[in-house]
Amino acid sequence: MSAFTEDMLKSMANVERTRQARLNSTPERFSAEEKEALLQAFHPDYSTKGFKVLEVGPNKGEKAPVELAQLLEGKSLLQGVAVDLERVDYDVDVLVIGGGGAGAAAAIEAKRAGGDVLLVTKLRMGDANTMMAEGGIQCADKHNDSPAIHYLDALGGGHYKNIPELLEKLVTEGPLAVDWLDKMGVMFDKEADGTMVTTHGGGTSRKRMHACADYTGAEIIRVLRDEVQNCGVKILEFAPAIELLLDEAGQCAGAVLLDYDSNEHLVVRAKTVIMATGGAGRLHYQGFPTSNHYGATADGLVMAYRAGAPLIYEDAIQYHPTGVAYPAQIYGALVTEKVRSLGAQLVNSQGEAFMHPLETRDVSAASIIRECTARGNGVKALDGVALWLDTPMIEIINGEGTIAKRLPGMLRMYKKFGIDLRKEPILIYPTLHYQNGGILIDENAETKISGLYVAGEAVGGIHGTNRLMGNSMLDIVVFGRIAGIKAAEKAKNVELGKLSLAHVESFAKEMEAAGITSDVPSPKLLPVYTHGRNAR
Ligand code: MEZ
Repeated sequence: MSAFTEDMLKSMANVERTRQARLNSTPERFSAEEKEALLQAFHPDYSTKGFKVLEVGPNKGEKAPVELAQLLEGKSLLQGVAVDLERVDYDVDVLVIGGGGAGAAAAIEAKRAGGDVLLVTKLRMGDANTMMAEGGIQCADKHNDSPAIHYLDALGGGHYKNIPELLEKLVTEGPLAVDWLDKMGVMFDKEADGTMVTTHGGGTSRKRMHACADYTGAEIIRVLRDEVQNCGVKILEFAPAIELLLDEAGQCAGAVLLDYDSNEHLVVRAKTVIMATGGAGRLHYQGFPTSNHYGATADGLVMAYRAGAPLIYEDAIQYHPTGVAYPAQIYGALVTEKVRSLGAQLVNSQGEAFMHPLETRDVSAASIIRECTARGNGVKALDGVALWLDTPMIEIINGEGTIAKRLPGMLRMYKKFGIDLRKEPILIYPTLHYQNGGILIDENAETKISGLYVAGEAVGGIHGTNRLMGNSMLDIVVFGRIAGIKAAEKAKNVELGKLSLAHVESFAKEMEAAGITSDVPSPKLLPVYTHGRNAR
């Protein structure tokens, strides 16, 4: 019995009927004008209803997704709570908040630079979006490529809004970052002679996607997590930071944690702090499903904002073009872009390849949404509509066995639900994947608050308003390492004053003066999927 419905099978017959002809023709890329029109009309970032103008804080007057704005202007978990800041539970040089790839890279380098380092994390060490990353990490290390070409690709993809100094660091330190991982033991896909296997991603002019099959992030975090543990970083799990601490001079001076085991508050004094809390996918902007880890609730943005650190491009969100639209059990999960890099086309219900498969992500997502809505060419799937990703093309183009070798995770995921993507196409629709914006940093990864550093998805500005595939795995390593080195260096010369939460009170007063009252607990820490009695 097929895992697909009768209607899906009818439409699938169109995909099969046109496959041979499509193998010999790839649709043209959109012109610049077509792309702009598509984005304006169909990309969720351009919808007015999903956003709210911020009324308080450093980015007052700018728009942010409604769900994020509610948290930025929410109620501190410490409002009205007395925390004894004289009773310090941990006193360290460098506090790293977040146990994903960026936090791990930062902690390793801070420790190697001689710092006494504490890494705290909301869930388990390594339980983060890095673990879920599939398709790869970009870096320009091939003879036909260069950091300058990588720079231009990312700049075009980012709509020329990338902060030049940050993008320059990303691409110039890219090859060193991949070499650092390789030498530490990450098992990248390689040819028999040791050359790295590389593929294209959306918007790349060279093949520079380095991968570990389709579980690149899991392999990277496997190695980084080991190294964090081996090099003597102290780790505290299930203890999310809920507010930053400043001192009287306004320097960042640590954080208050919530210990999930005891439900008590812990005070960490730290000469420098690295925020590596990741993204916001679990806020489900505009009702989208998400490819993100359970802990992606924008905590770092909320804490830094309340402490006075400006954000940038907080309204620029990435919807990955190919999220699972069917079956229900894996709804919203990521179908890596590598599936299209290996030749699978996007096909509508009539069997037509309606776009080039490797447009940049924002354009691809907008084009898929147009095909399903305005053009009515979607396939009914669960409560919505979806399009086909013609996966059997991969083996026809690259040879039998390619999927098992290059996409083993995808193959296994679908097999569990009775779908063999080597023989049948799969149904996809955009899923909330990444926050392009975040906390503003300089090229040393430091924010406007002295001693507060940021790395990973919590950073904004590196990717402009649209990140290219594989540049996130790269930025967690490049900026994680920079943050770790710089934070440890700075910690050597920091004298901290009295610990303070006065900024939390001032923010509450600013809200009151603006006439905003909120009962939304912030940061959110974990998403809530229950209804009724257990709902929080
Ligand atoms: O960088 C990413 O988001 C990525 C590599 C995702 C993917 O499609 O695999």
